[in-house]
Amino acid sequence: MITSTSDTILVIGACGQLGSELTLELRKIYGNANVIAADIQFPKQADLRESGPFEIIDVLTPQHLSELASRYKFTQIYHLAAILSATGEKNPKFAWRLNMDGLFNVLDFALEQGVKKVYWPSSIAVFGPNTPRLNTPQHTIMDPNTVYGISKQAGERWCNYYFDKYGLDVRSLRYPGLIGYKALPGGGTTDYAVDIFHQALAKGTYKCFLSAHTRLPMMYMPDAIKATLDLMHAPAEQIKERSSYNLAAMSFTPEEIATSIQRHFPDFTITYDPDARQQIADSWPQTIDDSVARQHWGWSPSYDLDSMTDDMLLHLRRINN
Ligand code: AKB
Repeated sequence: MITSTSDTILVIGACGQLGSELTLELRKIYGNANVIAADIQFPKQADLRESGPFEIIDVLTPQHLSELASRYKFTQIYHLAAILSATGEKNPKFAWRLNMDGLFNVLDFALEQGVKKVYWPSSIAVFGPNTPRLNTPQHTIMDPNTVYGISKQAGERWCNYYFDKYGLDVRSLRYPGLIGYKALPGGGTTDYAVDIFHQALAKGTYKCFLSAHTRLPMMYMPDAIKATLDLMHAPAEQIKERSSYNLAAMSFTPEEIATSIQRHFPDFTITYDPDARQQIADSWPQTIDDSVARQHWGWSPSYDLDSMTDDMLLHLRRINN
């Protein structure tokens, strides 16, 4: 891995599910002092708070970014702040404003400051009811019907635009549902796949807000971190998709993850009580074709459903004891 010790990295949305883990990994690579974590709130996680600089910013206020630029010379920005699919539907106008204006503020700031690389996450939510749901290709019909999905699709086009017109090196991945033990997700349709582990340990039972056979693409956090860093460390000429890359690891249903957990807890039970998130899940792909990412920059995941379940339960048991 080639990294520069002169890099100074800004992570916006550092307290979120992905940000809290990615920031710590970036600090291991680039040095604690060189990775500036930023969010609208102070981190609850002690290791995130204590391991390096932290700044309170609102990405909707460009002056907050300019003020940071008077103190740091950023070479890379990871812009992770967003409102996810389920929460977005509760306040669509605000979700659109945060997801789009936030992205514009960061892209314009990156251009003004001569930032070398920008990372911005997209999602499987860019796909919609008319997208082929099995083995969804990199290039296909995209008709998202959530405000989150619409903002991610538009964001992808803007990233492509800033690369084409202004030469900004923006890179992006279409994450599936992310599962990790360190932080909880906030307001997504795939959140059940994290919550189920916590409830399995706490109560031995889980009431799922999606139906038993709802198959969705998912990924364990170590794979998501690896994919993000591999993409960001790849030579620019290998990054030929300047919208966002399809990315896959596993796909499972609530019933299948429950069966995987039952290998450890035979008495664990799951019940189903689908809510409004079912409709969102039904509009998303079941499996993703990520062969373009594999070809362009060598993507390959390490975890499947059972190896993820084993690792999640191991770590959550340790944390709870
Ligand atoms: C969500 O469920 O909204 C997110 C996503 C798939 O982008 N986890």
